[in-house]
Amino acid sequence: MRNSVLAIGLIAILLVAGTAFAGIPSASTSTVEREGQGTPECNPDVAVICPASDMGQVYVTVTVRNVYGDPLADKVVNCYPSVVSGGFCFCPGEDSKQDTTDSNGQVFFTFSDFGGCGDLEFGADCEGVVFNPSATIYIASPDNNGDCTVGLPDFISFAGVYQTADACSDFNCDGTVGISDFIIFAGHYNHTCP
Ligand SMILES: [Ca+2]
Ligand SMILES: [Ca+2]
Repeated sequence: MRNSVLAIGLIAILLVAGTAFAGIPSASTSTVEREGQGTPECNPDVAVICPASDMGQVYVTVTVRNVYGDPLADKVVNCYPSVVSGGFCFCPGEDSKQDTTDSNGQVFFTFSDFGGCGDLEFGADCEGVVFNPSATIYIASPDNNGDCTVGLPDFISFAGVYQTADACSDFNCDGTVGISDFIIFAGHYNHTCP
């Protein structure tokens, strides 16, 4: 008799706990994915970015799930880039964004106003739970030195890598810094944050 009361109590606790956990985001089942967009010649592992937001973009998808793998709607998510290698400058509002998950537990972020070259990853958190960051993505940019302006120092850098395989200045992802890249560079000269 006593054992069965204990068993019923234990089951009740588990049920309550299960209900409670059902609404909590889980780092082990939630995901952060990124892809480069806006430059058709480049694969999704590369994004080509101008601080003025008029080149490509990084599109980040965060999917929030509970420990059972169920998607969680109406959850507020923070998403932010973090530098893995290279030097970057983020325009106001581009260093962290916040939005709410849809009915599929998903929320989408676009990062397009920044400068610099190198590897970024994207992190996210929700209700204090920090998710595993995205895979890294390589950023190419006419803002070579990452000060949020395409200026003379960037032109000097560009000239220094002309006709090499420098990835930072290969804006059309054909493997070489050439005349096409220079025309693109010139079109973004003096661009800065919006
Ligand atoms: Ca610059
Ligand atoms: Ca090129």
